[in-house]
Amino acid sequence: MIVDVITIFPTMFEGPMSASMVGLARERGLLDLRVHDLREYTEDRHRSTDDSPYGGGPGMVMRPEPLFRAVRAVQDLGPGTATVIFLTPGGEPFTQQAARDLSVIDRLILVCGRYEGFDERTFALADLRLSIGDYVLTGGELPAMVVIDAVVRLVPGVLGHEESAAEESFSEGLLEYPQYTRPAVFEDVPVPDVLLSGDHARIAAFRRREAVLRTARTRPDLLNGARLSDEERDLVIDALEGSHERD
Ligand code: JA5
Repeated sequence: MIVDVITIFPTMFEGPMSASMVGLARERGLLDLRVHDLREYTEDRHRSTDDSPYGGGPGMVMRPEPLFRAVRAVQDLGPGTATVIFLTPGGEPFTQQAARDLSVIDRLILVCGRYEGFDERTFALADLRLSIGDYVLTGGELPAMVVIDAVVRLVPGVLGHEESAAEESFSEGLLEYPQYTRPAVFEDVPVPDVLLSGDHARIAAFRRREAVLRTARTRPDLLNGARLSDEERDLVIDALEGSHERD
């Protein structure tokens, strides 16, 4: 997969995109990450990428001209045609399904905003606008790195991809089950007996039940999209019963 990033802060990508699984994917040639400085596509003496908003108001807006030049120039680098994605709080939610969809695309261009955001006309360049969540950030760089991280780990051949994918489909739409490693007792807290039993069916049942219960308690909104058995639905009802008295 080839990912081109357009940003006024290219150095922000150096550390996070060189470490761990993303760094390894790059070393192994499974990810070709190309980061482009938007300022290189300005033509004025001050290399300005922002200007004041028509109609007044606070802050500055990304100028359209450098963005149009940059996206077109980067698109022309090839190979082929990239899917152009703008990171913006007004975009559609970036979900695990969106990450899966993007992981099968050969080439992406991620465009990062700064200031108060993009000139509306710039979105004509976009195939897709994504938001990683409902909070205010200073720019689209961290969201772009979140998208890269989530997508690259799904690219076939990237470490652990095959086994993790099977495990994830089983717990689809639920929070993670609790995990433990050695020692068997830590600060008087034991690892649940079942996990030491070697009984893989009982272990799978324990983990599934714990995942359902903690999802019901912490993220009941997720249960609408999760595939639960009738028995698990009853468990959820019991778990949420009187939860208001307990909290
Ligand atoms: C802020 C000028 O999805 C969360 C996001 C926050 C944020 C994004 S995406 N882009 C920008 C931005 O600020 O361009």
